[in-house]
Amino acid sequence: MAAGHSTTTSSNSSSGITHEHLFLALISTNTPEGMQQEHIFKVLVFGDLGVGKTSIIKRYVHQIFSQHYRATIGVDFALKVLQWDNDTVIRLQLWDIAGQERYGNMTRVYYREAVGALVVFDVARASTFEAVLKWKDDLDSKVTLNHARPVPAVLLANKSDQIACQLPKLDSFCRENGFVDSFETSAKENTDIKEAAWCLVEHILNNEESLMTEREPNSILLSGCTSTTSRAVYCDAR
Ligand SMILES: Nc1nc2c(ncn2[C@@H]2O[C@H](COP(=O)(O)OP(=O)(O)O)[C@@H](O)[C@H]2O)c(=O)[nH]1
Ligand SMILES: [Mg+2]
Repeated sequence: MAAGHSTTTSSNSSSGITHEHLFLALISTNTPEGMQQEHIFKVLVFGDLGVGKTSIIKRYVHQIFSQHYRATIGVDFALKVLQWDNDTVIRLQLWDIAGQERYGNMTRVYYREAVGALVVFDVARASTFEAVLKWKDDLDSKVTLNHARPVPAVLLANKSDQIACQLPKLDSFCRENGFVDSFETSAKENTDIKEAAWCLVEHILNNEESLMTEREPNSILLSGCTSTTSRAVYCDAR
C-alpha cells in the first residue's frame, strides 16, 4: 500500500467555495528520476447525516477518530496524498458535506469536476441504506464523465464494528445499481477505508486512461487529467 500524507482546508459557508479557485488539474513535475505525474482527483463523500462521512475522512486523512465532530455548515475538503507508484502521485481532494444532508440534493457546485464518489450508509440504520439510491441518482443526474459515463462510486457500509452478525453481501446490489464495489468499513476501528479509497482511485485512473486514448496526444484536460507538459490548469469554481 502506498505511503500517504495529508492536509485539510475548509470552506465553511454553503457558498464558500464560490470565490475560490480550485486547483483541479494534473501537474507533471520533473524529478531526478524523470517525469512524475501528479493527478488531482475531486472525490465526493456523501450519504445521510450521521452515517460517518466526517469520521471516515478524518480517519483516512488524519488517522484519528472522535465520537464528537462538530457539524460545520458548508463544505469541508481534505487532501490525501498517495504515492501511487514510482511515477505517479495522486492528490485526493475529499469533499465532505456538513449540514446540507438534511435537505437532500446538493448544489451543482459541489458536484462540478468530481471524478469519483464514496457513498456512505450506517449499517445499523436501515433508512440510511435506503437513501443510498437517492444519493446515487443525484450524483448521476448532476455529473457524468465523457460520453455520459457515470462517475465511479464505491459504497461504504460504515460502523461495521457495531453489528455482531454477518452483513448480507452487497455485490448484486452494487451491480444492479451501478456501484463499482462495496466495503464494510469502520472509521472507529479503521477497517477497510484505505482499501475502499484505493479501489475508487483504480477506477478513476482506468477512466482517465481510456479518456486519454480517446484524445489527441499532448492535450491538457481539466480535473484529474494528464498532461505531457509542465503546465498547471486552474478552474474557477464559480
Ligand atoms: N461505532 C462507530 N461509530 C462511528 C463510526 N463512524 C462514525 N461514528 C460515529 O457516528 C457519529 C456521526 O459521525 P459523523 O462522522 O459526524 O457523521 P456524518 O454526519 O456522516 O459526517 C459520531 O458520533 C461518530 O463518532 C464507526 O465506524 N463506528
Ligand atoms: Mg459530517
